[in-house]
Amino acid sequence: MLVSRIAAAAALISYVVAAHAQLTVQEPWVRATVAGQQASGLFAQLSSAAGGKLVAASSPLAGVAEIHEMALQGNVMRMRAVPFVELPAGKVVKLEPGGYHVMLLELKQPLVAGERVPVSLTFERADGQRETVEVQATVRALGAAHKMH
Ligand SMILES: [Cu+2]
Repeated sequence: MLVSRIAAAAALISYVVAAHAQLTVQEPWVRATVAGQQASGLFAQLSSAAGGKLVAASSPLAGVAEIHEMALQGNVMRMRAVPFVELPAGKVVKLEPGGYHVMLLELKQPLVAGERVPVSLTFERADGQRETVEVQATVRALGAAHKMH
């Protein structure tokens, strides 16, 4: 009886570990900048099989990276820094223009369409453990998002 319980517990643990490995970041991209522009947004589709939160981001090309939310305040769309983006288990959460995004600030060089920007995204799991995923975000031209709509 005890042995089967331990086996069941072990099976559960290995299942949870495997589920954590199913943290995915799909289609990461950043918006190209023009000369003198020091900030840009990173967008992607995030999902976590076990659920969790996006809690931090960084890039060697940006002095600072913040998690932002774009929301209507009165009649004006404004963005503000938020501490995290919630990832409900198994659901795809989009970082997209007009919504959540990672703001890259104090850019050290222009972001040119077609190039790639390395970005680290840190996730916190339900048990408090953190996991960092490295992505190469494609730089897309300024108008690219509008063309898709
Ligand atoms: Cu922003």
